[in-house]
Amino acid sequence: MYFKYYLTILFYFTTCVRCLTSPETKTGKGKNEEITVRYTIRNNLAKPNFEFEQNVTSKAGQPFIRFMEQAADDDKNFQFSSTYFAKLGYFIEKLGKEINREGVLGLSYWQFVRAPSTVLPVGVSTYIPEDGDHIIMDYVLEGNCVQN
Ligand code: B12
Repeated sequence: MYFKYYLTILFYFTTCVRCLTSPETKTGKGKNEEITVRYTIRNNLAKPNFEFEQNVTSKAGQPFIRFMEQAADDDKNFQFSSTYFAKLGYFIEKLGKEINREGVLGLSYWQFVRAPSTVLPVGVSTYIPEDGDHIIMDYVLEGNCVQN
């Protein structure tokens, strides 16, 4: 009788401890495991047009901005500048080569997209990429921000 109670308590205890200590993330990759994300920066809007791509491998569970930092360390074409906004995190201002906006009508910005065409509803400090994601920073004309 007592042994049965003992077994039941032991079962719930081990299940609970495993649940609290498990390093698994939502994607099924442990926090210490690495994931690979394909990262493209694309400017088809202003001169000079450019497109650069690389695979970035880093720890699972980190926001995309950490992958952007690593991409910039690996290749200067991926250098960027940003502005920090309270609660929202970093807004990406410039990416890659200096852009000449002459001839571009309207306001433009770097749109944060998951390929092929999902405009992400959060910024680079919030989005946690999954293994195999293809992320595109696309230089576009303003007007496509996901509204609240
Ligand atoms: C206007 C606007 C934009 C404009 C901002 C420029 C402009 N000319 O005003 C543009 C179109 C460029 C834009 C872009 C993006 N935006 Co926007 N934007 C808004 C909007 C509709 C109003 C912001 C505003 O004017 N506030 C009033 C002013 C007085 O306050 P402010 O603090 O100065 O506002 C500034 C910041 O909000 C900043 N900003 C705007 N968007 C974003 C997004 C992020 C992640 C950050 C850090 C800052 C930021 O620009 C504003 C003007 O300077 C809000 C919705 C809302 N209800 O707030 C969404 C909102 C803030 N944006 C959002 C998002 C997701 C984005 C993008 C990431 C979309 C994308 N996938 O590309 C991009 C940013 C990409 C990047 N380069 O980092 C989300 C943020 C959600 C979250 N929790 O992270 C919001 C809340 C919309 C939503 N989904 O509900 N955006």
